[in-house]
Amino acid sequence: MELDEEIRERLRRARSVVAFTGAGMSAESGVPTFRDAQTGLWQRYDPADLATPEAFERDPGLVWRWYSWRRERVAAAAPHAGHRALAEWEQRVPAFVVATQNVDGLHQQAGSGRVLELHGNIHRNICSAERGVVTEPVPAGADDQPPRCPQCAAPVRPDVVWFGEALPEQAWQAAIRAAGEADVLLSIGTSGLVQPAASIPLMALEQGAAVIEINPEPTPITERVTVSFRGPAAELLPQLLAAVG
Ligand code: BV8
Repeated sequence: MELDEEIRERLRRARSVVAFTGAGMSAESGVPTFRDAQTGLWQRYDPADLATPEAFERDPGLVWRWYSWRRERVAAAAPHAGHRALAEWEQRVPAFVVATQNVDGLHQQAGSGRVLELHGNIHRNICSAERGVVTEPVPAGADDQPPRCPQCAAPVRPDVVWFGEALPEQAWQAAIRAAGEADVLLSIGTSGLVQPAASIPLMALEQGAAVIEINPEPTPITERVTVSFRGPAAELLPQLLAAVG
């Protein structure tokens, strides 16, 4: 990987690093991105239509089955060398945090300790009325309808942030603080289209951090970041970490 000497030095001296990740970070683990055409049964649905409270209200069974299908894909996925490189980087700097839009938990599986889940986690269920975490193992409902909350009998839903819903306040505020204090922010595998998460790299850029993008495609921030590497995360992140030494 060709790394400009000045950028290499900034990476070496960095004491506070943020890794901001999107669906492209999980692509090489076999989890389809949102931009990928949904495969099979889900070809005729747009994720932005299914990942909404209205869709769950209208047809809880359809949304529940979509998440069951995604949970199966995630269960079959394993972290890749890029996830492990971020977990290793965390051991080498005083302040390292992953702020992820992904709900698959692969960063934690790879050993990352500080992970801010801006859009929740597909492995957790909550009550759709009280929003409390439902820890009881939820049996698949009859004919694949969502199970009922053991406390109040409202339908159970995945603990993810749907379109039109607020991000978890604590994770969101922590991500804003981390972007504001970062020496370096890595923007990895995100199309930068979903707000407010997509503003995190720009917050870092505005306060003078070096922002490094890793994506096979250009994105809306490519022209503004310090350097943008065209390539896949599993290949480039280990190279970047090695280049930093
Ligand atoms: C909110 C969890 C208000 C669920 C997700 C009009 C204009 C601007 C904004 C809006 C608007 N209308 C509505 C909005 C707001 C809306 C929004 O941003 N809409 C967009 C579509 C325009 N945002 C919201 O609704 C948010 N909430 O605003 O609430 C509010 C405030 C206060 C109080 C009440 C309400 C909530 C948004 C969160 C939605 N939930 N996920 C689930 O997973 O089921 S979003 C979901 O999609 C992901 O989490 C992620 O954030 C997003 C997908 O984006 P990416 O991760 O970037 O993935 P994508 O597929 O797009 O791109 C993949 C990239 O990887 C590509 O660039 C590709 O090139 C690259 N890649 C591919 N392979 C690799 C790779 N990179 C590296 N290596 C590879 N191998």
